[in-house]
Amino acid sequence: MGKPLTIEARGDRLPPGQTLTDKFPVLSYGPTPRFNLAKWDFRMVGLVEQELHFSYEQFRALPQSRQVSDFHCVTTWSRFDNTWQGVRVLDLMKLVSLKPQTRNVVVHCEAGYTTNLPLGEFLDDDVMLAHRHDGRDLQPDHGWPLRLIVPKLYAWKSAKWVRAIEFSEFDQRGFWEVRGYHNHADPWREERYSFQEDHEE
Ligand SMILES: Nc1nc2c(c(=O)[nH]1)N[C@H]1C(S)=C(S)[C@@H](COP(=O)(O)O)O[C@H]1N2
Ligand SMILES: [Mo]
Repeated sequence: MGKPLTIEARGDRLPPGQTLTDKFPVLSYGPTPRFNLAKWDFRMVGLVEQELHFSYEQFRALPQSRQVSDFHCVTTWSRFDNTWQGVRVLDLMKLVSLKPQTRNVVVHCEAGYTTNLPLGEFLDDDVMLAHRHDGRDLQPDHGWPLRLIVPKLYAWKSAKWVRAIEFSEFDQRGFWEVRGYHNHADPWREERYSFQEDHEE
């Protein structure tokens, strides 16, 4: 770990209402799912010209990237300087052609967890499907073998145990987004709860 950050260094990296932690808490709804890596697959479906289907080996053969980013959970902890390794979404997207009406993305995980985001934010250059964190394979509780990382949004959008990406025209709220969490989830604007959406333009 690096030197402790000064108050000033924290100031412009810690979103409002958040507290910094050095730990890496596990935040999961329900137990860590079991799955068989030999049968594991990853799919890109919905409004694509041709749906894609990868085995674990095929997915691991894709070009690899590394990225360092901060992670903000809506329950108010933030963890700085996470090193993620995996496949950048922008690299993955070179393999599919989207139909022109595509506006939204739904991320599908083991055990039925889902989350949604606008296509534009999914295509941000820091969005990644990661299999390693801070130099080690992801622990099962943290999403092994594959999780999404969306650094600019609250961490419930960083879905663990991802199995498919669905492209759609219309927005479909995900697991937490139908249970009272904000549809968009920008930590800098404290977009925590869905009732806040009623007061937005
Ligand atoms: N599939 C799935 N992904 C998930 C969750 C979950 O319950 N299931 N929890 C989310 C929440 S609320 C947070 S804060 C982060 C936590 O990631 P971590 O457990 O690796 O710290 O995962 C997100 N991704
Ligand atoms: Mo969270």
